[in-house]
Amino acid sequence: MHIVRFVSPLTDAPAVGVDDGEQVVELAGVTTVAELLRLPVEGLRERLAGVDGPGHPSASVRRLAPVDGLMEVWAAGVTYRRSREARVLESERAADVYELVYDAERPELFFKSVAWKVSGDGGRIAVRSDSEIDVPEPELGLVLNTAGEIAGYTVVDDVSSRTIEGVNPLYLPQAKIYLGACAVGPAIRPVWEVSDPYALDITLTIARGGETVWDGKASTSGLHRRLDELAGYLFRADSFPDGAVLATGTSLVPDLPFTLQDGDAVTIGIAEVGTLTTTVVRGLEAM
Ligand code: DO4
Ligand code: MG
Repeated sequence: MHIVRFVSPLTDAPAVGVDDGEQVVELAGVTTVAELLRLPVEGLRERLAGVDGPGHPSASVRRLAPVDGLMEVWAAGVTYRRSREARVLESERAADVYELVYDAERPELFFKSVAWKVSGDGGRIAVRSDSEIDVPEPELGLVLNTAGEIAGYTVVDDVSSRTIEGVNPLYLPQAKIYLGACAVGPAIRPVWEVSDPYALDITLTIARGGETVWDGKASTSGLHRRLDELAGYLFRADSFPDGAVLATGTSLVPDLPFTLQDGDAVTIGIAEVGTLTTTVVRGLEAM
């Protein structure tokens, strides 16, 4: 079962429902994911067990990114050995920063996006026109309720400019926060349906003109942090009245000088969670 945000064929407005693979059934009276994230996990479970709205064939509904209202997307960094290694290589003079944070007690967490800027499945992601090397970062996303509990999981793409971050880590916000840099979806898998979030395969495929130009596979078993520890740091001194999504870092980084190009199709799969496909465009005007 997945929680989906979609365009209701009845009203043409965003709706929220439960998808069992065959049918999406609307949750009567619920119009935002944020409303569900104000419930404790047990309350969410009860609400989803009592789906009570109209149903639509799963294949016919247009899904939207499952992020709305005041929800924020945040991301953790350097949580896998591969991420540390790739950033040490691209940063030369600032390599220590990444080495130190990998082993530090406090994780690296950074703001990624407000809800309205997030792209969904079938949408666009962008590479900046002032960057030469750009990559998708496939990441397991924790969907956190207002109390900071993990309510579910989703797929996040933390699209990043390696050129800009590589010049100076202080440029990280410009490398990672811009229109088209964040995709989330296609849906949310409730926490109680994922038996072991530390054993999920993650795949990334990048296709150009119908041919695969890069693909790779990893597992959340390589995560160097605990999920509740990452969520705990995010909620330590901040408040999220509509909940949040926290991306948990990447372990799939193409070797330099691979870069995304205009028109590439990026597909990220996380076992038990979902598959998120987006198309790359270059520059703000194309978003
Ligand atoms: O330290 C920079 C960002 C790291 C990151 O986004 C990741 O490891 O996924
Ligand atoms: Mg990342």
